[in-house]
Parts: sequence; structure tokens; C-alpha cells
Amino acid sequence: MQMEMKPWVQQCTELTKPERVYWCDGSEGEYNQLINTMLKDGTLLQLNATTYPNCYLHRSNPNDVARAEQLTFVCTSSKDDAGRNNNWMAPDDAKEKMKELFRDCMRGRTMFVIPYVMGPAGSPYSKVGVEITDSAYVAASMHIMTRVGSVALDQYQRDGEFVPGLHSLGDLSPERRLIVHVPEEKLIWSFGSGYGGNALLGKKCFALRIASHMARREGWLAEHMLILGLENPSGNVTYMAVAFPSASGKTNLAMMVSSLSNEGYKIWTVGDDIAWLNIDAEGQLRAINPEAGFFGVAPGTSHETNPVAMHTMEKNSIFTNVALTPANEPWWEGFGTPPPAGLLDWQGTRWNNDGKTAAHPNSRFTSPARQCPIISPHWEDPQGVPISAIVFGSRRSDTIPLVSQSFDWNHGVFLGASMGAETTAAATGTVGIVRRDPMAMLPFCGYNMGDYFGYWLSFGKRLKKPPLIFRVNWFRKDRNGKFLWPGYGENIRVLKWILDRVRGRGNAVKTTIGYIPTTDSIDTSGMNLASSALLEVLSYDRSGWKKEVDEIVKFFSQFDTRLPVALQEEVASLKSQL
Ligand code: OXD
Ligand code: MN
Repeated sequence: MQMEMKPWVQQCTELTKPERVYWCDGSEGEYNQLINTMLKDGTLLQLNATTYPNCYLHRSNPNDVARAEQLTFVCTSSKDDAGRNNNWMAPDDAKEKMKELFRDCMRGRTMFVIPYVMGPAGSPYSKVGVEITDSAYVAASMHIMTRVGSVALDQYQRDGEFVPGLHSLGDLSPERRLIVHVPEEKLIWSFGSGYGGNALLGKKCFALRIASHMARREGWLAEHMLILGLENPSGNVTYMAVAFPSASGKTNLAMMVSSLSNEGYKIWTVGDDIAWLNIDAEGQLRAINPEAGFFGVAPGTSHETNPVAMHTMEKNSIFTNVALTPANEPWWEGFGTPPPAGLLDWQGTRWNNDGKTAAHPNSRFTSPARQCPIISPHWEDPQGVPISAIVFGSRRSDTIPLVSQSFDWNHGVFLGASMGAETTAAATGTVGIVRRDPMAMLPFCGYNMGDYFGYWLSFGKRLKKPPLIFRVNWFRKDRNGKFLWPGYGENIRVLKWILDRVRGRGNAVKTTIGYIPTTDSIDTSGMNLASSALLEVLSYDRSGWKKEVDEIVKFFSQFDTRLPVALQEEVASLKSQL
């Protein structure tokens, strides 16, 4: 049964006992007020007003710097419906637990009630949420990341539906941190963390976990994908939705400065993290970006690697856990300039280059999407943009070729279901372990992933002209551990081949693992790439694939009887051909 907004806010007030309740209207004056409050209480620092106008630095609690997957739960009535991909609690137990945590937790604090819309105003695909929070940082960040205020209340009047999310910083103790989703009731409760993915409830909690569950019921898809438009020399734009595991360069790809701009190929950004995909009345797949801002990883972002992101963040942005220069400017590893003398690290202490990074590796910038210099003129079109290609990206040093095309929709779903990323030494201490992350949704799918694969398979049948599905891997290395492909702006050459295939052109050879481009069909003009490197990065390595298929079988076995027959058939056919 759908909850009413005002009675729910009243219940939350009675439970948490705030000193005052404030309904956000999303105005500029309100944003400035939130910022001033935080400047006064020290939770924000003003950055250099000349070089970074209206930009601020927030330092989070050092124990609260990333998404807390082990403390994140999906509470379906039946445990099996959540799947092994989720932590699970019974909904009633979860609610009891959360009520205990939230009881009286806002005493002496202001409760912000934030009505917001995910998706462009007036879009039939947009959805309303309300986040209640006691964090001014969360309220200000929601201003950037979503559309706040009357736009949401108006849509609520029309739809009579919203996703309620209750958030409190609590005392930030990790022992009392818990993020709970009840997808069957579209409820989100998040306690004890102020970090983006745990606390800005519109993003991962609503737009992926709750939305993926709603989408399956309602016939659409909520995906961890960037959306980009690729313009060709005649000015036609083809849109693609691309999934990569977290921290594998989605923002860089979405904002890529094309190395083929002199040939007339350029990128338009629609979104960098989440895509809601709907089928329109003509059977065409259409995508909207539910977000209004970027919450991007700062380290590694520079004028060299992503000048578009650097320009996007140079005003009206909130930086979190970056280092601070004596000129009051943000700095991080990979900024492109040497660390200046007198640098303060992300915790505000003098950085002495003792092996620890100055910025936290997961430090972030939060910036309005409209500031992106290459934001697509269609990024807020209520009908979304038509999607012609879906791309699944892996981060693998071997086995996976630079690019391949699936045989058909079902094979494409198999490519997505088997994708993965190699762990880096920084993350786990063990290099080269492949963490499978189907469709980059493992931490974000609000139900059993076996069912999710089945839903993807059935979804293709409803499309009049299903988008072509591709797999890419920018990260393949040679025998000496050197990257075979330069990546970044040169990735446009791979997208150009994908575009050629969409248009019925572009040469390819049919192999056991899919269609792989012939070396002459990748445009390498003006590029300093040895032909042997191109050959190797496109090669299909049979012995590597024998190992790969065994690992995929092992990974799929966890889905038991929920693994769709069509995927079992895909693996079996691959195995027999190998
Ligand atoms: C993100 C993530 O922050 O995927 O977008 O972790
Ligand atoms: Mn993400």
C-alpha cells in the first residue's frame, strides 16, 4: 500500500524527535543557507573564491569514507528473493532494528525533509523520492545530485507515489551503521553514515536497489550505466549505455574528449553513473539519467585524463576528503601538478609524504551536471535518448579482447552476466583476482541476480529493434605488463567501430566468443600504435578462454535453480566450442 507523504514525515518526527523540521524547497537561497550553516559549524571550508568560486571542502569522519556493502541489506519477505548477491534480514526484524537506532536520534538537530525527483522534470519515466536527514551536507549534496522542491511535490500530486528514505548520521559509529532497503514497500532506512553512496539516498539506494526492483515489476530497467552520445561527421548522434564496475572509468568515458575530433567524431555526456531504460510505444529503448549531478572519484582526474570533469567541477561544487593546498585549492594524487609545499591531507593535517596518500583514494567531487562543457542538449529530454548500443566493460589484464560484439541479445546478456574486474593491490593485497560483477550491478541489484538475468533475457524480446550488445576491455596488458591500448581519448576509436556496426558497417570476424573487429576496421589514423599491439589487443586466446569458462561456470553455480536456462545454454555452447 502506498504511504502518504505528510503522515510519514509525522511518524519520522515522532520517532526521531528533532528540534525543528525544515521542508526543503530546492532554491538557491536555501542552498546558500545550508552552506553558511556548515561554514559556521566547521563542517565545510570555503575554497579559493577566485579559482574555485562557490566551492567547498568537506572532511568526513575517517571511519566513514566509502559505501558500506557489508552493512547494506535488502529485506525481501523471502530470503531467496534477495539472492546471495545481497545481505538479507526479514523486513519486520529490519524495521524493529532501525526503529531502535532511529529512536530520539535527532534530538537537538534540524530534520531536513527533501522532496526530490529522479529524472528530468515532466518525464513519464521520472520518480519522486523524499529523503529525511539530519545532515546539512546531505541536504546540500541532494540539491546538486537531484531536482529538489516543488518539482517533486507537483509530480507527487500527479502520481500519488514516492519512495520514502529516512537517514540520520546517528553518532557515526561503525557498530551502529546500517543501510536497509525494503523493496516490496519501497522503503529506505540509512543510519550512521554521511558518505555519499550510503547517505544520498536518491543514488544507489533508490535509483539502483529500489528502482531495479520496481523496474522488474513495471517493465523497465534501472542500471549502473553511463549514457553518452557519439556524434559522427554528418552531425548524427548515436546513443550508447555503458556499464563498468565501480572505479573503472565511467566518468572518464562519459566525458571523453575524442582524439578523432578532427574527423568529426565527438562525445556528448548524458549521464556518468546510472541509466533508467524504458521501452517506448514504438518498441524503442530509451534512456534517462535520473541524476542531476556527478559524484565523481577525484584521484586520477586531471586536465590530461579528463579536462571536461576538471571544468565541470571548477565552480559550485562540494569536494569531499581531497587534500588542501596553501592556496586553498583542492589537490589529489594524479591531479597533474606536483604536491605543493604546505599541503594538508584529507584529514586536515600537514602532509609529509610518508607513504600515505594526501587525498583519500575515494575522495570525491559533487558538481551540477549542467556545468559539464559537453553535456548533451538532450540530457533532460522527458522522453530520454534512444539507445542503439549497450556496452559491458571489464577491467582485465588478459583474455578479454579490446572489443567484441555479441551474436545476439541472449549472448549479450551472457557477456554482461560474466563481466568482472581484476582487483588491484591497493584494494585487497592480492593482485589479479577477478571479481565477477554482472552488469556492474552486484552491489546494487535489489533482488536475486538469477532472476535479474532472466528478466534481462525477457526484456530483449519486448524490443522492436534491440540495441546491439558489445563487450570492451581497455586494460589488456602484454607479456611485460604494459598496457596494449592507450585508453582515454583513444577509446573513441572503439566507439567508432561500435557505431559502424550499429550502422551495418565495420568488418568483423566471427569467433567462438563473438564478433571481433578485423585490424583494418579500427581507425588508428594519427595514432602511435604498433600493428603487433593492435593484433594482440584484439586477439582471442583459446587457452585463456578455457580457464575463463570454468571460472564463469563456478561463478554461475551460486545462482542455483534461479540461473536461467538460456544462460546455462550460453555457457554450455561456449564450453563445447572451446
Ligand atoms: C559510485 C560507485 O560511487 O559505483 O558511483 O561506487
Ligand atoms: Mn557507480
